Amino acid sequence: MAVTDAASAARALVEAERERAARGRLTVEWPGLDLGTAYAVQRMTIGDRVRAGDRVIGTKLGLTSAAKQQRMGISSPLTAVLVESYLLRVDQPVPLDELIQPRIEPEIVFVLGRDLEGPGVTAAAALAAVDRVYAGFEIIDSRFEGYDFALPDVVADNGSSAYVVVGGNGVSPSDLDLGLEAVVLSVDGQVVATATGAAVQGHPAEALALAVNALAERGQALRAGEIVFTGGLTDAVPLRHASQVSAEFTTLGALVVTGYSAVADDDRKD
Ligand code: OOG
Ligand code: MG
Repeated sequence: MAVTDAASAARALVEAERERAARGRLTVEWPGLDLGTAYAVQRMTIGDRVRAGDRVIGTKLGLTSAAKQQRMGISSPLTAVLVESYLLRVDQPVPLDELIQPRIEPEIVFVLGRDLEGPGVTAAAALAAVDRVYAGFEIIDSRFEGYDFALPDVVADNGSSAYVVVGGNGVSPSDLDLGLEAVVLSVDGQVVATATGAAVQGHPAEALALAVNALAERGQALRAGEIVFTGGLTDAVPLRHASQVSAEFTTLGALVVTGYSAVADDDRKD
C-alpha cells in the first residue's frame, strides 16, 4: 500500500497491526510525514478505534528516560493515547499471538483527581492534580520491523502501544518520594535492570507536566480520572511465552506478568 498522505499512513499502520506484519519506516516512503502530521495520523487511528466502540482512558508518555532514548536513538519524548482495549488485568497472561514483537517495560502510573490543562504547568502543579500513583507495566509492540523508526513514525504508530497493566494498590503522591521510588526488573527471577523514578525526566511529575504542556500545543488537556503512563523507567525487554517478568517497586509494590502463546515459540513470526 503506497503511503502518500495521513489517511494512507493511518491505513498502513492499522493493516500492519491487524495482519501482525511489521513494515518499514513510513518516513522513508513518505518523507513529508512531519511531527504535526504524525500526531494527526495517531488521532485518526484512535478515532477509528473509538468509532468501533473503544474508549479513551488516558495518555502515555514515551521516550522520557535515558534508557529508552538511547535504545531507540531518539532524544525527544512523545505522547500517545491509551484506550480501554489496551488494559489487561493484573492476573491476565499477555496474549503474545496477537502481537508482532512484544517488549515490556516498567512504568510509574498516575491517576488524576482533577483536570490538568497546559501550557505552563509546573511539576508541582502537575503532582497536585494526581489522586493515586500505581506500579505499571507497558507491553509495547512496534508496527515497524525491529523497532526501527524515526520520531514521526513512532508517533503515528501511537508510541508502539499494545497493552498496559496497572498494579492493584494505589498510593497517595504525598506518601512516597517519587524521584527515589526504585524498581527492580526481573525476567524469570534474574534481575535485568534497576532504576528510580528520577529516570523519567528527573521526576515523574516533570514527565506529567511535560505531557500536559505538549498536549496543550495540540489543543488537548487531561481530565480527572484519566490514567497517565509516565514512560519506561528502564529499557524494555522482550516478552516470551511462559516467561515471568516482575517489577518490584519500593512503595508501589510488585507486579508480575506472564507471556502466553498457544503457538510454540519457534513457529511465531518474530
Ligand atoms: C516507543 C514507545 C516508548 C516508553 O515508555 O518510552 C514508550 C518504543 O519504545 O517503541 O512507551
Ligand atoms: Mg511505555
